[in-house]
Amino acid sequence: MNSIRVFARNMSKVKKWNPLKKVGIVGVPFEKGQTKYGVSVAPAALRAAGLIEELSQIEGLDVKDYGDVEVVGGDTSQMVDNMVHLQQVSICNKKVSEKVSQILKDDRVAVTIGGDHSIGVGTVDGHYNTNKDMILIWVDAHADINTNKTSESGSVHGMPVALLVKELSDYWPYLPTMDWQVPKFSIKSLGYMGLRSVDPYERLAIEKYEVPAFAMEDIDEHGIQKSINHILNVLDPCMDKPIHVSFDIDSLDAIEAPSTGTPVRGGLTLREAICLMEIIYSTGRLRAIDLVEINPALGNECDRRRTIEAGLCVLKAGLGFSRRGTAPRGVLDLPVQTHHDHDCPAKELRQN
Ligand SMILES: [Mn+2]
Repeated sequence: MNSIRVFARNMSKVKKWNPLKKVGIVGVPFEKGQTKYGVSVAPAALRAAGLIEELSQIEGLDVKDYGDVEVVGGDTSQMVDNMVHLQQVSICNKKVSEKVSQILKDDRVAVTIGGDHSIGVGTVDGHYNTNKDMILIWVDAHADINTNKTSESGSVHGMPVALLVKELSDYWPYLPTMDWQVPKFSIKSLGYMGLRSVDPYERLAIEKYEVPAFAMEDIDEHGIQKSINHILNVLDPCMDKPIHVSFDIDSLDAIEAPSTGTPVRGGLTLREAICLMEIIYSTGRLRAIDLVEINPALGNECDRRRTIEAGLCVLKAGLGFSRRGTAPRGVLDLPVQTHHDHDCPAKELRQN
């Protein structure tokens, strides 16, 4: 009896987290965080490619589609120096934040389909408002931690991390329309995977705040498994914090995902990305995934299909799809033959 109690107590310590088998999908057809047409089409293109059906086929996964966040126009005049379409970015992100919070409160993993990466402001804000102890894995070729002072383009999709973290709040001017978003998330809860195009001031920020960042050369040196496990261990040594993965499709090599606005060669293989997501899934603590920067308008039909397929593979790996396959639940044997020979045309054929 005593040993059973000890066993049960140990089990309750170990099994604090289980993968959540319910997921909520929301699309964000937004592209004003960058300049190329087409990234706003991604939610529709992924749905048309079978997003909901494919995820629903994962054993035991309950999938609910929350539809798309409505994207409206805003004042396009530039209110803040070197921040293009700030007001539209802000209006959209406020809705994204509320939607992600709602999905998490419904006790589902929040899966947000962008849209460009500026929507990461809303997804992380919404997650943080629900889970104050969350950690963030930013999977990307770029660090997206520019301010309007350091950005070359003025595109907000290169700034979401800098907008989110409280440690950088003094490096921003007053941002009209962004009052709803107070930077509260700590840069100490951030890690990077897949970097290979990092601006000088972005690198400075990473070094100043000692952000665990696995650029491609680090992944080459340590391998994908050790790299992600190291980041998880640094950010959350007690293994008890909810995880948010913001996955930019350009983290993948341009060969794997050509239809994206700022492709960079020499990136993750799809196998590495799948492995990365499987490891995070296996923690049981993954609570939010963003999939951003798929642009179906770029490249040819083959490029488009390849990129969308890669995105679906990444999502499936993060939501429990097993490459080993999954045996039917509660079934112990293969289906046996029932002995109604006349029902079996194959047998009749064999006899003839
Ligand atoms: Mn990005």
